[in-house]
Amino acid sequence: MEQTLIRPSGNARQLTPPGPGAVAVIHVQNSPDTAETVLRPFVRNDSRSASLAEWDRILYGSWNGEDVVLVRLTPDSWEIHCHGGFAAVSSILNDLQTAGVAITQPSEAGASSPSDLPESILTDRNIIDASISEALIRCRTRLAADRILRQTDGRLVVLRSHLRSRNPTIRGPAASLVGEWKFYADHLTKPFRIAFLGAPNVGKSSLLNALAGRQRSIVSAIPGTTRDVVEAEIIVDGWIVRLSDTAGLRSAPDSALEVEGIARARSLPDQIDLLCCVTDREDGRCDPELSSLANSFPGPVLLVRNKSDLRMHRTAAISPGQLAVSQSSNADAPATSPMRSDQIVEVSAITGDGIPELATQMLQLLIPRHPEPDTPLPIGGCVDDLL
Ligand SMILES: Nc1nc2c(ncn2[C@@H]2O[C@H](COP(=O)(O)OP(=O)(O)OP(=O)(O)O)[C@@H](O)[C@H]2O)c(=O)[nH]1
Ligand SMILES: [Mg+2]
Repeated sequence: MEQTLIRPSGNARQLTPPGPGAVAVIHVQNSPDTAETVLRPFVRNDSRSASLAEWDRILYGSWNGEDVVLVRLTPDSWEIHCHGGFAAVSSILNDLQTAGVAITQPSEAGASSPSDLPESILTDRNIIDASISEALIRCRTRLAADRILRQTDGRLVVLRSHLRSRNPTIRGPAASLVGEWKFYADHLTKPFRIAFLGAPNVGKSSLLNALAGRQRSIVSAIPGTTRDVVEAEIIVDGWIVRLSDTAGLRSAPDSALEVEGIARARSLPDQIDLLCCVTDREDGRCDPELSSLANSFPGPVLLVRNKSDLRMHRTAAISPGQLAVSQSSNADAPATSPMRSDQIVEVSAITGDGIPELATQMLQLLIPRHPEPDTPLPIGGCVDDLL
């Protein structure tokens, strides 16, 4: 019986500049009918055939024993990401050539913008490269740079093609993923913002100084010391956090300056990611104005019970949630209201007790979950045009 031999006739080229580098990328254009033959040396970690993979999937595996990542960009084009050394690249190109694929030398056409790549992929690459470069310039910690660099392995090309898909079962999950991790991705290049709000003298400035490790804000026993918003940036586990100390909230300010300071404090919740309500009361309650600011704040609220060193006996633990209204034992103290809080920490800005836990709790409320290492993150504006 006569057998039809399907002869590969595609082409391949190295997209990354020739010469040693951390990672090299080889683009392969080939009919799906012969992909099995061309990609034979690739062994998926899950042992399935590369050509049978769905379009737009990242496949992890090896090529003649070398770790590689294979991305199927379109039904008939693939990218092979391998070690950037000369040996790995030439071994893969040799295998492709042996399988009948024509190899285009980088000098024959622009190595970084091959004319045979589909237009949409070229556009995607440009947008992603620009977003990642800008994010790398703006990020300020090693953790952020590491998270951004992980995104350079082709996963954002896949994310963009999913977002462009007309099939809702492909586009939907991609759009949800972007929504889920946008806040996280944005803060790889932009500080989280946290404000300390509370009555005068509860220790807001002292807390900012304790976290910053320096006397950034003026502290005094006179209520109404802080007038303007005072900021300090700290790094918590590789994340930049900008703290704002504010004027103490009270209904009878003693000067026009304090009135302005309190107005600035009241407007701050519109600009922050986490609200820290500070109290020094034995029962952990806050005055009605602070309670209402906390209750209308859309993000997480952390109740900070300062001056723990002054509490003679440890009061019963208070759980996050709604603190019930009760009469204060102190007749001069302002009335209290139920207040929403997601977490409570006991601290002393003077002795430093609970300050590391305060920093940890802040971050925990800002980033309750971390993405899996292979999650595509919407870095910069890399998918904004597709949303
Ligand atoms: N014992 C004790 N005293 C504290 C603690 N934190 C602050 N204080 C004292 O409380 C007083 C007020 O502290 P500040 O940090 O200026 O309070 P504030 O909330 O910024 O006050 P305003 O700026 O007036 O709103 C100062 O005398 C501090 O030394 C603490 O943890 N324990
Ligand atoms: Mg102050």
